[in-house]
Amino acid sequence: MLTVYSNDHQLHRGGLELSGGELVPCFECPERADLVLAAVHDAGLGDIVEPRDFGLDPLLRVHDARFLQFLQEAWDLWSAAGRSGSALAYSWAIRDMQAQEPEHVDGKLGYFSFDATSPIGSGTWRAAKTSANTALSGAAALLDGDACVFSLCRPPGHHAARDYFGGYCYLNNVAIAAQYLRDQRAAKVAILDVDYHHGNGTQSIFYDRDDVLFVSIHGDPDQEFPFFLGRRSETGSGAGRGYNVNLPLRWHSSSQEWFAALDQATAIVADFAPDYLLVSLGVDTYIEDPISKFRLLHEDYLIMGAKIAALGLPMQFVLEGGYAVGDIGVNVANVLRAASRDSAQR
Ligand code: Q9C
Ligand code: ZN
Repeated sequence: MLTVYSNDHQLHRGGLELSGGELVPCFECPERADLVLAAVHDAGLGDIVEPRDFGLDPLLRVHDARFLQFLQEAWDLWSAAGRSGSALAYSWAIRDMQAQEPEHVDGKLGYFSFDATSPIGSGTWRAAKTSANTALSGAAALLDGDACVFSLCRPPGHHAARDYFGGYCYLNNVAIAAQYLRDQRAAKVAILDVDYHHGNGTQSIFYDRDDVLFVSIHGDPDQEFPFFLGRRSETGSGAGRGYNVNLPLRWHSSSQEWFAALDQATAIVADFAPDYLLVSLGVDTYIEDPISKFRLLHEDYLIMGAKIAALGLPMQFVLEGGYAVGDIGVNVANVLRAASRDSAQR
């Protein structure tokens, strides 16, 4: 198995997020990726390579040009406004208000985001761009014939939509990789999202399309972030009808309930018969995760990897969430160990 990783993720750090009415250090911290890297290395899962730079074109295939420009210039606008600390939005357009891009950086932050948990610092753009390149480099390895690839992305991506960021995500890494595969060669790509949170950004990007299937298992949006997307009734629109599948589960769902949903999800993926499978791999489903309410154990991640590999598809794992920092390495490595073992046997 090939792993793609860059130290650039460390440029995005030190931010605060709004949590329970207080500003607290971000759950999404650099140590997460450092520990996943160490675990992948220690597990001897194969080569670890640096991403290459794909430029802006593959990002523009998924994201809005004005949005990308704002991400690039946000820190400079923030500093020019005399601010220290990281840039955080505090006001958003809702219902009968006007969703228009304002002049001031505080307004722009609200216009291009959907929550107050995703700060922008001096290195955020560069880290996000390298994270997207990490996903793109993994996709390129699939095109070169690799059966199982891991893109160790940070910051994560699945909450970022065409023109807004949030949920610790700035660029939608998995969507950028899926679109790249489509543009190069693949007719059909499936995205299986096993992060604890609904991948609202990925759903939104592909909602009206039948060439990219999106299937997600996540905390019920009646109880859980991102609250305003992820319901079972969201099945796609237009040509995309039937190609968006949400499998929400209530807080405190057991491993058994989670795996029943995974079996449904893999059956739907198999039925779609994609050329490639991309997995939005969050391990915030872990029982000790500080912001999540599912109950998976270390050994469940081995079962997860084996069940996904049993699909027999060329697959790319793209790192998303997971905030039990001390356990994220073993959980991710367990998925990859089982998946790469089973995919190598074919
Ligand atoms: N008090 C990903 O897993 N809400 N993003 C946190 C904590 C935001 C999660 C609330 C959760 C975003 C990629
Ligand atoms: Zn998550």
